[in-house]
Amino acid sequence: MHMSVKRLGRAVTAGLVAAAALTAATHSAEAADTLGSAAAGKGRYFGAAVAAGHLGEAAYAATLDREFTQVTPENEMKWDAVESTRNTFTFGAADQIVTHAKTQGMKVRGHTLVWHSQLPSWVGGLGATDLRAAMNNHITRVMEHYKGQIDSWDVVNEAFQDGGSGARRSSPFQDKLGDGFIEEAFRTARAADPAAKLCYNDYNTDGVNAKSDAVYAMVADFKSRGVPIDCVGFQSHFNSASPVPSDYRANLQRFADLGVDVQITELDIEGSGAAQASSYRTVTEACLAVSRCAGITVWGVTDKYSWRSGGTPLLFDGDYAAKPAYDAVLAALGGSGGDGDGGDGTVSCTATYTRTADWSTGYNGEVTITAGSEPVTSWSTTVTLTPPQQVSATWNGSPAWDASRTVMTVRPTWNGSLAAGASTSFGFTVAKNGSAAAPVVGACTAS
Ligand code: G2I
Repeated sequence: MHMSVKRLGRAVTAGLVAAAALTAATHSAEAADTLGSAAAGKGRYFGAAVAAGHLGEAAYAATLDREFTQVTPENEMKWDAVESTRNTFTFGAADQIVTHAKTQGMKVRGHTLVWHSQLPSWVGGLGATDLRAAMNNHITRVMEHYKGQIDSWDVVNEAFQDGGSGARRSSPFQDKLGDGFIEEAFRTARAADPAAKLCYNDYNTDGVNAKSDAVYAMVADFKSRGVPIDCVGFQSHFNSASPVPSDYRANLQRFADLGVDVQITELDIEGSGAAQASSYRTVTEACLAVSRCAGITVWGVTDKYSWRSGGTPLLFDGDYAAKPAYDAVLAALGGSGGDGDGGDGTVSCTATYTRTADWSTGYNGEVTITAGSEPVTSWSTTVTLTPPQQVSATWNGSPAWDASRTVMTVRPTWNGSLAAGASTSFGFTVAKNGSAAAPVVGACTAS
């Protein structure tokens, strides 16, 4: 599923994995359908670009948490934000977003590692040898910081020129390292976090044109030579001068046919009312028509904080009211305020157990809690041991015990909120005391 967030970056040895899923539906909710739940019903995420500085605004956070199952830091992971001084890394604002996403079970897109813009001036001053070292160091240090926490990384962003040339854009990387810098960046990225999907991301590549042809040729070349690439991001910034291309779906499909996922990464469409709604519907339907389209990210939560707020390009207005475009997207995703196949009005969760490590005297277990088609406010589940086993440690969950200490009831440590379809996990260490039996994970109870 697209929704699981691995909080515990433990190595899983194939032979040690045992999984069991149990579902329990509890009471039903009035909760209306949401973008995230409707998209989850179609096996997709629905995300938004987020600015750390707005997370403290209650309506912003509430809208984000209710509707979205994925986030992209809008500026906080860019080179100027994380390494403004060479080899001094500052992750505070980006960490805030990642922590928020984790508590909500949201996926995170990393944006972005190598880009000509928002690049500190010291980078442009380096000679080729030094620049290569700095680029690889930047990729490695940033990816290692977030290892295991990022679903997809924009490894290289906007490396091609606009217009009909199909040429690479001038940048310190292009000008000093040549075309090969893109391949080098992807290889370095794979080594730094092998679990993250590695994407190339660009704009004006949304339809079939000279620029997207050039990106297509690069991806085809990478696939044929085994250069690691997993996904291509289509930013999808549209307005009347640059509307949704008629071959948008066909363009996504031809990239997917190369064997990469496609992602709609920065969607916004200037306009209002029915016309804007119709364009949003077209984009949503295109993603749903391409099986390798993993999800959609809109470039902001509310019009008032959009990078082009005058164009009111997003799904929520400045007062966080849903716009006609919101209704169109929700309907296209199969939801419609509660009667589509997105949310079914029943608050539920599942608990899935995995043994993540095993040694002679003990083992580690991990339980992943996944919300059903409605958002969850809180959850609990039980883990029952075989005596004389004893739990010696727990993490990411709050345990309570029965008198015999064989049944552990686990609840969220603090905020148990999960968006529809989103996941969280807790873990524990068991002292075997002679018994290697697997624990029995009870039903997940949600409210
Ligand atoms: O330009 C739209 C997007 C195109 N694709 C790549 C994205 O990364 C890019 O995002 C925008 C952000 O939405 C803006 O918020 O990138 C801009 C910079 O290239 C961001 O603007 C910058 C302003 O230029 C800075 O003055 C400001 O300090 O945002 C910064 C943080 O608010």
